[in-house]
Amino acid sequence: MQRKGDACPPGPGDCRVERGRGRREAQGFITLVCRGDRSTMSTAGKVIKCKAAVLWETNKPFSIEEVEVAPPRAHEVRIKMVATGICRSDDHVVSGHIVSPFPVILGHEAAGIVESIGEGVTSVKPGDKVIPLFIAQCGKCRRCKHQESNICMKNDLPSKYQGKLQDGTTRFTCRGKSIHHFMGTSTFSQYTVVDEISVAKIDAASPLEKVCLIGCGFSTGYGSAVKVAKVTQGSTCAVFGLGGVGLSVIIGCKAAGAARIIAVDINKDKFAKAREVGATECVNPQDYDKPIEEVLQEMSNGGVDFSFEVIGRLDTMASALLCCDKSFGVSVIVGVPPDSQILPVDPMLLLTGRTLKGAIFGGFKSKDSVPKLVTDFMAKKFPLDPLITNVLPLEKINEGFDLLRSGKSIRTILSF
Ligand code: PAD
Ligand code: ZN
Ligand code: ZN
Repeated sequence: MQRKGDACPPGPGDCRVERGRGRREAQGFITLVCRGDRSTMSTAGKVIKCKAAVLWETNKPFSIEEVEVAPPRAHEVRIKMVATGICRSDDHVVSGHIVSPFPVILGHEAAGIVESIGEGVTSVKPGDKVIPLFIAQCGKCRRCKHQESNICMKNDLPSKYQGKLQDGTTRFTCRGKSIHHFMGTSTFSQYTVVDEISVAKIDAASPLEKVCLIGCGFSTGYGSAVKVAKVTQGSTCAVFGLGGVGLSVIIGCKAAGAARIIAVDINKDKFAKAREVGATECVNPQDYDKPIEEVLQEMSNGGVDFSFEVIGRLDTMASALLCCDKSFGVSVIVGVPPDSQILPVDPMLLLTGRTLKGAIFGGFKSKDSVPKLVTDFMAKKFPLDPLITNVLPLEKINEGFDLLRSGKSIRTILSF
């Protein structure tokens, strides 16, 4: 029983609050009917059994399994997932390009509703709409306190992925085995548990099936242009790679007032969408018999102002660096490089004044910025619809990854 007016806590089924006609109801009580699982009135404090896509090893399909999700401990939040995008970084773990411990529940670009909270949690409450943050923000460490940094010291990032929550344990079990988390988020599951420093409350009116992209792809690309490169009015930009992240870089370059935005991809099917979001020219390196950096230098009278590598390859990182002006050019690495590989750089390329930099999550401090980005989306300051090409149920996750690998999708949203 709940008091009249209480919010229906999200349950494993499709819960709703109904008015009854008995004496208690007449006193202001209402009856909570849980449609999916009528036995469960509230799931808080209990283990939830639900479906998740588990990856048991590299280069294998995801397996839809029943998993047990333990209740949140102190300073943790359990979230009922509503929508999650498929990002190339998830696929990098499948292929071994990013090394992370197995078995694992991937997914890091999502939106959902808080189901329950652990002791001491103050920034969210059950029923709040939230976005999990794959870059945490504790707000207290040296880097959180630094104005420019967004890499909180509590992050679980490459070179030392632990696949655990802050207390060093996991909340997922499947077939009696403990399942690893991924970057503190693990959104390919009907329910997930995250640390409070890895979740942001967002506008209650926001459409979760769209703003989930603010959890990674959109913010990463957009921030790389407006915050990391600091693209200037009237400038010329080159964007290598036209996936969900690259297109978001273009949206950012356009918002910053770039005069020319040259989109580069070997898949010409991506060009129409790139133009739709703001590219002024599109080039396919395979159409030329000279290196793409020379083509871009010629197109820009000696070198572009800003270049972005949004693929995750060493050769295109080198081309992006070389195509920007040798004196004032700024080149930003956004794509995640293959594990343990080195990019040799002739220091002369930098001695003349070029800047080479990189950023995760567009340089945004996550917990501070995500709610603001959602507000900006609601105020129509940027679009997300062009990035969403497919919507599938979680059960069809493997189909979603095939669409990404074959270059046929931008973002597939998995719905729950
Ligand atoms: P995606 O696979 O949707 O897009 C990559 C694009 O690159 C595709 O359109 C390809 O056709 C194109 N491409 C591939 N090879 C070449 C080539 N040799 N020359 C030109 N174009 C090529 O990926 P995405 O947009 O989801 O992610 C892009 C990268 O960004 C990927 O490496 C991902 O791991 C990384 C990423 N980084 C962050 C971050 O915080 N830095 C966040 C999210 C994603
Ligand atoms: Zn991502
Ligand atoms: Zn911190």
